[in-house]
Amino acid sequence: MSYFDSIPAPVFRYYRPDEVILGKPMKEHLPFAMAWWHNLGAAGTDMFGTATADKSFGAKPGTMEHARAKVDAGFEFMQKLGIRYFCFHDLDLVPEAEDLAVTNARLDEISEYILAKEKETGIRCLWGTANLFNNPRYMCGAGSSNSPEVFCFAAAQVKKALDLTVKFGGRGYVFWGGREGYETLLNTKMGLEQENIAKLMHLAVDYGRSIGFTGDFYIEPKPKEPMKHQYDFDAATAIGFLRQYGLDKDFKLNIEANHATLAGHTFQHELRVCRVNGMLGSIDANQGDLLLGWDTDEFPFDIYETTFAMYEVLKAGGLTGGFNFDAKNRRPSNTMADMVNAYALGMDSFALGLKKAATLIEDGRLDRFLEERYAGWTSGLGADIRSGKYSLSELAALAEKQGKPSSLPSGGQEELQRIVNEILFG
Ligand code: XUL
Ligand code: CO
Repeated sequence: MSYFDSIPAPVFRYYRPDEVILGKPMKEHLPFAMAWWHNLGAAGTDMFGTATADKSFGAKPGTMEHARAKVDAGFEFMQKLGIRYFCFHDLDLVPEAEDLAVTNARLDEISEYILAKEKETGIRCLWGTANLFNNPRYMCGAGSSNSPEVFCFAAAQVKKALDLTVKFGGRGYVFWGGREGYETLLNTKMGLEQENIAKLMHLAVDYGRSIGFTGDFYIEPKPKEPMKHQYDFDAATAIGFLRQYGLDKDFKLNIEANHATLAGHTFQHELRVCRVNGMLGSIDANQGDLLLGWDTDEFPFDIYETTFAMYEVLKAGGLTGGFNFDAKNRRPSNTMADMVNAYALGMDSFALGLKKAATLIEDGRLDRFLEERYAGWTSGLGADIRSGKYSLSELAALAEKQGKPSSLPSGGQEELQRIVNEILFG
């Protein structure tokens, strides 16, 4: 059965998989992935209304028949768009049963079906994860739960999700700590909770390596929603956490654009923090709405954002992961054609961002400006300070001798912004 046959193939305006940009085909710069949960699951429900789209794919939701129909529809969709990867939570794939063993048997069954599709199409898993936030047992966290039994259940889900990720040839494994946080410190042992999250991650690393998982683990930072305070607030916080608990060799970060803005940062800021710390792993490619205070998970459309994001990615030498469209159609965009259009928008936005970022780099004016701005640090006093030649007292003595700094060169922001506009719009 075909689901998308009647829908015209997307017409890409910028995404040309084989076009070479800075020595590499676009498709290698941009390993795009479909998010199983949104694309095959989200049907437009919100706090005030029920589904507007039909994601039954001809089967009864909550059945294994539906799980298989989603696989069929998902692989057909990815082939139609030319997407080579997918991302999943364990519970995106099958309905959860009362009994863990039954859920796991269902996962075993569906994973054989997915594996066969992978072999047939060449499509692979970008990353897997466990849904440790939906079920009521996680109302007070998973790794950070006050209950060891809940921790134990979370461990079981992580183990199974890792098994599946390895089976699907996944490049990475994600921890998004949706419920790893708190509402009030009155009932929270913050130190213990953080140690326990790290414990769960260490257990995952040990197990993953023991079954041959060679990819990266990722933390996906988010400051809030659903919890008021999430422990993995932003990139800097997550990197500090990983270093504190000795996880930084096995982990990198999965940066989501909308999470960045919820944390009061730009997407580029979060990517830059990762880049300068050697921790840039993967990207959840979406965009938020600055007028709304929650995670709207929109398809990327803003070319300034995708250009600055691709600038960071190019400067970092690429991703170990890829670009997962953790995004959903707007509620009134409720047709199958809208699904295709949304991915075409996202892929084109990143393709155009890639081209513009490459032009910014090739143009060289931004780089030259930076080099000149910081030139004082490459020789003379600057180089001596950096190499540790002076103590604080020696510098104080030197300052008295040299007097006021000789000049205050301009930061040049507006001129740099003019250059960006010139490259974006000609
Ligand atoms: C939630 C979110 C998740 C993660 C995976 O905001 O981004 O979908 O990407 O659990
Ligand atoms: Co995400």
